[in-house]
Amino acid sequence: MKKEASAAIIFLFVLFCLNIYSGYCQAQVTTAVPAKGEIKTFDLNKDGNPDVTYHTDGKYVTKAEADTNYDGKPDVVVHTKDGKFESAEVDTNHDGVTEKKFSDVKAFNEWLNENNPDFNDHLNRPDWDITLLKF
Ligand SMILES: [Ca+2]
Ligand SMILES: [Ca+2]
Repeated sequence: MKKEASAAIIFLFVLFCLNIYSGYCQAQVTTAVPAKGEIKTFDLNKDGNPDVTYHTDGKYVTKAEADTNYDGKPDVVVHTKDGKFESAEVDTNHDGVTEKKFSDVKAFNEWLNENNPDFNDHLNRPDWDITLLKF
């Protein structure tokens, strides 16, 4: 076999392997992305009960709910659109009624830092792309 032919075969083999490898990587990413409408949860205090619930549209989080006093009922709700903060509602005294509403992300993040720093990593986010969230 000529040297050029061997080189061409090796080149094609490498392309073939790269194709399989990239297909494998894509499959890995696809499985990590929730389907449209799927809900993902996170157990922050590791007691077996979810404390943050993310509602998704398959690409972005559309709504996030957090139970900051761990009583099983959400008391912070963040609404997002296309990966951006839209508004947040907070039940500050955990009576089931919203006391505070935020339409400004900066004001919400300041409140969060002051009152619920444990939830900062989960609710104070530069974007709400689900591929970037750790569940
Ligand atoms: Ca929990
Ligand atoms: Ca609660």
